[in-house]
Amino acid sequence: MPAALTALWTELSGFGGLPEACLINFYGPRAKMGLHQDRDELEFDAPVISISLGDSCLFRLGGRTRSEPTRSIRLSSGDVLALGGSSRLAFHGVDRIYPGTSGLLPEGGRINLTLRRVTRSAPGPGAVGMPPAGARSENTR
Ligand SMILES: [Mn+2]
Repeated sequence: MPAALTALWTELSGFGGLPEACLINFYGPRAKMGLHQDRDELEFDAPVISISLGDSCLFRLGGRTRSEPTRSIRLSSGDVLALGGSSRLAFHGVDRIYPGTSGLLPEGGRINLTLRRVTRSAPGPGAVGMPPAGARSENTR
């Protein structure tokens, strides 16, 4: 796991543990991803943090059930999106790619990195859903 990604996770996740997996998906110019929930992980107290690289996409975000209303967000190269807290199990998908919107990848397309906590955290004080140690010490002063 590259240090830049663990640093990003530590800054944004609000979760004490480190990410255990980085899923890498490539989207070609006509690729889509249907509405789904990320629920293969055993730890829902940790967010899923998504990093968009390359061509922009139209991301669709809904609620915790498939029938709830959705909204669309355009994600560009370098954008970071966290599905955490009440949004951790939100339905989401990718409606389309906008070809030619980034020069990052020589042959075009979009790469999406998703940082994930996969295993359940050990029970005990501070183990589950607590902010990183630095934030915790501020709160107890
Ligand atoms: Mn997903």
